[in-house]
Amino acid sequence: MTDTTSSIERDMANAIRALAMDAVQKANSGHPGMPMGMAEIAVALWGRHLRHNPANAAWPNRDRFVLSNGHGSMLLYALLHLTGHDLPMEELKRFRQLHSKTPGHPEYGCAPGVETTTGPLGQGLSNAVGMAIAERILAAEFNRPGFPVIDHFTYAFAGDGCLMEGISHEACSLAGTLGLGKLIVLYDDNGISIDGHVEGWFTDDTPARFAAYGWDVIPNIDGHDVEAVDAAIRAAQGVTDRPSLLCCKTVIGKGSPNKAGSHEAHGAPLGEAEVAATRAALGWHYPPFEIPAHVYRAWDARARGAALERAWRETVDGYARAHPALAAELERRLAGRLPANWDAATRALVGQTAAKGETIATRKASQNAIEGLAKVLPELVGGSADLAGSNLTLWSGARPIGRTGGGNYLHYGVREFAMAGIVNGLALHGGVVPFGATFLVFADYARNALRLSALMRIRAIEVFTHDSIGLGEDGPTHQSVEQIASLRLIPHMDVWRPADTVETMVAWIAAVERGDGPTSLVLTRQNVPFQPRDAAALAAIRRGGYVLADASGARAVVIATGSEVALAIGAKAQLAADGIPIRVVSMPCAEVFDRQDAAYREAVLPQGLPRVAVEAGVTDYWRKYVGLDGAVVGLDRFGESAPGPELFKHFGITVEAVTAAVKRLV
Ligand SMILES: Cc1ncc(C[n+]2csc(CCOP(=O)(O)OP(=O)(O)O)c2C)c(N)n1
Ligand SMILES: [Mg+2]
Repeated sequence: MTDTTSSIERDMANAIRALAMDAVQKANSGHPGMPMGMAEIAVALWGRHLRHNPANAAWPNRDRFVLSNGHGSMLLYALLHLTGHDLPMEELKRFRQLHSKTPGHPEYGCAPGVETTTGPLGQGLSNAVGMAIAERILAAEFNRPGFPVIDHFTYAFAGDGCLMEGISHEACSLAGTLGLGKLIVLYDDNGISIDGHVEGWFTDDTPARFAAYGWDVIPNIDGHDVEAVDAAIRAAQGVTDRPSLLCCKTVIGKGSPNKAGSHEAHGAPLGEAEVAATRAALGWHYPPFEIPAHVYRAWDARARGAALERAWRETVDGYARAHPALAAELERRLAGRLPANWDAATRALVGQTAAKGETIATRKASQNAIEGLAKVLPELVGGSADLAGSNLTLWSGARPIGRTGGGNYLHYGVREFAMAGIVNGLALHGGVVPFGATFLVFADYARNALRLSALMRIRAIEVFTHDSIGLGEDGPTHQSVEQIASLRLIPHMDVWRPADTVETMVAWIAAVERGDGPTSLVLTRQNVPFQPRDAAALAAIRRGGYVLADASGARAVVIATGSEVALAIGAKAQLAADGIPIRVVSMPCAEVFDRQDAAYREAVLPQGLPRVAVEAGVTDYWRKYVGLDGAVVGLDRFGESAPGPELFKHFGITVEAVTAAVKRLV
């Protein structure tokens, strides 16, 4: 293959190589090999195609760029710096240092222009799929003839690791089915991963695999020839009915005389001597962290970016004159503001739900909540991993997203991990409020994407139904025991386990209103009784934990969640008959309760009163509320296959058990 890269573009690529190897050398840790190997691919995409505005990284109609092989973070930092984003050289010198904008792997919210947090391999691909879906949804809803107000590509870089990961199958299979024509993935086909040459563990025919998903595939691109990569990108842009995979042959650590092509270039500094040898071999005679003016000029994307955004704003201005209502709605959506009537509408929904007082499963109550909220919240984009009829996630206005056009509901298929990653991508794109759904026990399949949603503090909503042994006959494979507690372990994740229709409605509203993190909604399969409550209790649900039923001279507090709140209420009646008054605290969301002020928490859980917690799951979590002297009625073993009510008896999660636990303490 003849390399037709021009001399200035060779310098542009070598600037990336130098910054990557020097920053890694200075930090004495990091991954120089991938940025050095993908440098020309980056020149082709970022130098010639990517539509972004360094002065406003959040410009809504920018192309999205996802670095799925996030260990190559220095590639992204170099690109952001060189093209003129607010990422000064000082930050590149502080690569991987505390509170720098250049952490080891790209983190959403650290440097402008980082669209998502990547590093856990393969997940970036699922985020990119979500972003491409969001673009499709918004374009279908808002574009009008002559006014393509939402019209951008989503590009992703991915390595061997991303493609080995199972989530790449889930996400890319769905992307093929949906025909996401504006998704373009550039595969860094360097034949190397950490353990060495991949022949021993990765021999897929990747082009055939993606062709089988229904992708447009361009094989055998010389990834070090800017013209060749550019031609492939152009061809991919022209394929509008399928996503495109561009398979680029590259050499990891390209430019390093002794480490290029070897896994030694993957994740360690090259070493001072090899860095010097690489400089000499590249003909790059500038000191570390010094970029010559002609290279900065060639990379500078500020003028072009400003012009792109200006042109878009002119389109939007014309759109606003021709379609004022649509334009106002688009502006609201892109700004991430809730509708003006949100507070009034949700207050009414809570009131109506309380007035109805239905005894139904909380999964059904969740469906009712979705039905009500979707009418006020057109940006709601739902979905389930092939359990729509079990998770109860469909509503009357749900419109499935297919191969063309928009919609607001995704049939994710049996792909829990990709679903959670796609939900993250939808949330990150903006303009939509996404939720996904599956059985609670399969939250583990999605777990690392849930974790990243919390790390990124984005508004991702997860509906997890069939939340305990209460689901019954499907047995222990399907009965969650440890999942609720393990979701609560994720920092910034709010876990709501509502007890009835009203708590479910409030939980949904809280999840949508939450601006700084994800929410898991944990719901029953089986019916749960409606809990009557006074106005004060109704208002206090929002605080995560509240006094649901009190008694004067209460001698103990029983804390319960979800389906077990009814057991606590039953125990209260039995104990009252025995002359032992108790208080029942419903704790639908412990994280929200923990964020309340100390006075409120003390008012709900007074010091000195013995406490019993009841939840049909592992007991350890509750020790932080009941202490070592309190009691927890729960389940520290796996369930069984039998009807749900029988299982509650079998495992001793009953009114009698709660009553006995209180009696032992008072
Ligand atoms: C889910 C996950 N597993 C493992 C790792 C650790 N890891 C980082 S890079 C890498 C190898 C990746 O190989 P490839 O994508 O080919 O990267 P290259 O060496 O070519 O840059 C591994 C195993 C990770 N970051 N994420
Ligand atoms: Mg590789």
